[in-house]
Formats: sequence, structure tokens, C-alpha cells
Amino acid sequence: MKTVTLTIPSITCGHCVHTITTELMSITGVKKVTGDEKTQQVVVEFDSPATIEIIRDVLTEINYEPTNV
Ligand SMILES: [Cu+2]
Repeated sequence: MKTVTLTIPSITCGHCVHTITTELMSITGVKKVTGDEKTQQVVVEFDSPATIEIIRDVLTEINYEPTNV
């Protein structure tokens, strides 16, 4: 299991966190997503076949691009 903490400046409210959580949980291999709109950080636990590149691409497609990966 890998864990990555993403910084996503376009998070503005809890709805954003909900959207991000739903999208990331639909990726095969993503096990757990925890987000906080105040810190604008999302913690993702994942295993193969999920990769950080896939996670980043999905977030970028929905305009929640992480700035630290
Ligand atoms: Cu929002």
C-alpha cells in the first residue's frame, strides 16, 4: 500500500472534497481517500494498478490539479 498527500489549491469547500473522493475511489486500486477543505490536502491510499500518474491525470481532468506531485 502506498500513501500520497496531495495539495490541491482549487479545493474551496466540502463539495470539492466530496467530488474528488468520488472520482478517486472509482480508480481501480485506490483504497481510501481522506480530504480536508481547510488545508486543501487529500490523502490517498492506493495499490497497483493505481499509480500517482493516474491519480494526477484524473484530478487534472476535473480541474483539481495537485501542485505537489
Ligand atoms: Cu467546493
